[in-house]
Amino acid sequence: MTLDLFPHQTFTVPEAIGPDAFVLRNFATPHIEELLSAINTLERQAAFRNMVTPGGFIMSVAITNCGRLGWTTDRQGYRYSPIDPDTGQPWPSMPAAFRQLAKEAAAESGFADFEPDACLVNRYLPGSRLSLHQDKDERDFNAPIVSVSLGMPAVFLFGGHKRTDKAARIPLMHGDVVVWGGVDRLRYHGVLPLKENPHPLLGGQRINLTFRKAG
Ligand SMILES: O=C(O)CCC(=O)C(=O)O
Ligand SMILES: [Mn+2]
Repeated sequence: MTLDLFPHQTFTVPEAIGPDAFVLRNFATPHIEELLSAINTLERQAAFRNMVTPGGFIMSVAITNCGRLGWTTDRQGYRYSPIDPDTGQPWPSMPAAFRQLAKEAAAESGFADFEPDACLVNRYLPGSRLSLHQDKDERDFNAPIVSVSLGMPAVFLFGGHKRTDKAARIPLMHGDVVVWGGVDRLRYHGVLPLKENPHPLLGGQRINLTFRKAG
């Protein structure tokens, strides 16, 4: 029998996946209701949409943004823009609960004073995937990336500085937060095709929030 010494503990110590990269298990769990209600409001103002890559492929992950800047892609390339191309309006502002969570997760991982100005919101359905890439459209690589997982579980790939470097497979569950910065800031990463595994709160989807300092 395993003795459960801390049955009510939801947060464990940061799990290092690199010198400056950590998984904070369940770090977002105390804030789930606030996060989900903010996502509901956000998607009414700036709907999830499947954008086109510069190479002409439609992304299987649907995205929207909040904050001063939002990440977009079209045939012309990847970029950050203050305007939602679908509405012609500025992206919705970043909810206080989002900013606070991102700052706390960054601080917990050794990045004090993280000031995100962009939050890319990804929605995965079964089969959606994100191929290995670097987050390098931001102006400031001194700031970390903070990534919050909600809903269905996913396998996060955390590779090296070359696309061909072997990638670790890291299971991410509802409430987990990953932070990477410093020497790990430009590591390749991605998400394996999502398996159908409905979540009690979110059903057949996974939502990921990635916070960046873009401008
Ligand atoms: O969904 C994830 O866990 C990662 C998302 C990501 O890498 C990105 O939005 O650039
Ligand atoms: Mn990324």
